[in-house]
Amino acid sequence: MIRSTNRARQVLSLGVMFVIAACGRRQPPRPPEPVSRPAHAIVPVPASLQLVPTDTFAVDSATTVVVATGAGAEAERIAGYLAYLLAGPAARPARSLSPGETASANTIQLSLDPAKTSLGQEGYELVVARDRVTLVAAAPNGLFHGVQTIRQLLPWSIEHRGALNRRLRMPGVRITDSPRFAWRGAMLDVSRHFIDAEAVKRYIDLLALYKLNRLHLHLADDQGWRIEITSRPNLAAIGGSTQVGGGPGGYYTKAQFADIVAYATSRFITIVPEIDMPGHTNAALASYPELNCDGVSPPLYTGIRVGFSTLCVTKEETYAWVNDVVREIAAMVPTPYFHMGGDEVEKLTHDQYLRFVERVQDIVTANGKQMIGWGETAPAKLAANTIVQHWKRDSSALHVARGGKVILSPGPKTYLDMKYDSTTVLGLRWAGLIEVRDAYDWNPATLLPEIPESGLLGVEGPLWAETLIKLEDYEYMAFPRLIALAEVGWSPQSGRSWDAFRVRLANHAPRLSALGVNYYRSPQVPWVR
Ligand code: TNX
Repeated sequence: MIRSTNRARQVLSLGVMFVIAACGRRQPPRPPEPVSRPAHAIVPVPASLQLVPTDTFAVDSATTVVVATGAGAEAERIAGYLAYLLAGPAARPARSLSPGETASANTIQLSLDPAKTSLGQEGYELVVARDRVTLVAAAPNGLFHGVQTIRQLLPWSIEHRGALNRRLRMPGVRITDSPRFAWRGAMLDVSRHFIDAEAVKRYIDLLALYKLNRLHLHLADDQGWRIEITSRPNLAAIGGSTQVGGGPGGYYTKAQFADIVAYATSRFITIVPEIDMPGHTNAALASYPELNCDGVSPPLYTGIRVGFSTLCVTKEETYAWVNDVVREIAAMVPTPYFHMGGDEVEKLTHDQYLRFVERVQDIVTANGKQMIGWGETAPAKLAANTIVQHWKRDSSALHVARGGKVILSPGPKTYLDMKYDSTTVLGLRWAGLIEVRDAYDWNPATLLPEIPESGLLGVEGPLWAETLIKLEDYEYMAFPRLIALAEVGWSPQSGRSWDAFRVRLANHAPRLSALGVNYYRSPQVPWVR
């Protein structure tokens, strides 16, 4: 025993001597480790932020969230949400100040000041001082975003709401923040594979953490129809009965969809429903024979080809059907948009296609909604308030020239279904491999030379689901690229850089883990544990 220890010592000292001999002198200093503790790790980075490191605010069991007098029910609800974030169900309830009362020490005060018009709908001012925190916005949306900033200033243990003995401290800051773009979206393809309402709500909560404000739901495609339409019950019953690979599919009942919409609304996220047409419609064609020119339904489709299906655009029944679908969906969302898809149509002449888009636009308008279409729709005669969503080389610029607005979803930057690198198992690669830096390091204002920033409504990251089955798959592809896109959409271009972003993002690792998010640990990011 002793001998073997001595032997080990000998080997060790021989080794040390060898290393010293080999180097001849002390090792040169190692290159500095990437800085992994930035002064703050707020994502998206605020437009203006000043740290006052000595002014730490500590949340303890006496800290109270208070709402300024007259701020209204929405502000009170947001205050309740913040109190819950701080302490879970056992939280000290948020409290409204009575007229004339001012907030005492150890409070986090939320107030609305509509006169602060420079903050816009979504901006906020946050001051964290040693004895109190004050959050002011011109509208409830801004208060909600400010609460997400408070959440990110607190340590990740805040995400374990039930945990005991958390030390919740916030560094002193003064922040004035508002978004660069009004449209900061994410899209879920629930057609190729179906995910239930609970999964969608979980995604909504993650969007909210990063101040995203649109959830575009791609509700129908060749492989599945995912929303109940009372006047056309076969759409869900037949069209919703399968998915890619032949699984059971599924659809949202009206009650479930209403639940998703209400949940999104409570997180200040606008639901954008899409029914893709005239192509990507095999599920509808399989459900109603009269939508086919030959009056015969094709079988349900569970592969992943695109471009082969189309509604019969020369039959009046088709437009009656479009009207039923648009009318019912319009009634299900309080928000102003209806997305008609319009991509990848190979079975119509160009003229037939454009006339169809124009008729659908009339139907959408008659049902009180604003139409959105993928880039292919731009050459049609679109109203200036119709929105075009760019995804690949297209004529979106035509729409800007006529005074319209464009959402940018460029495939090589924002397609969350593309593989990260050649070893990524999930996903596709037609738009290229998209590492986190590719998703982050671009400027919407210079992406398309013909479209200046004034023609842009914002950005959106689509998550197509041909290869995604479990919720973990969705999260792996979306995170952290969607976080990168959130900063592209929110923060001023001059205020952001890849080097600073990757370090802030690195500090979200324990937070994402605490939330149970199955994110991709990109080698480009110096993740903290
Ligand atoms: C293109 S983007 C599509 C989708 C596919 C996606 C896969 C767009 C408007 N159409 O139908 O799911 O590529 O990446």
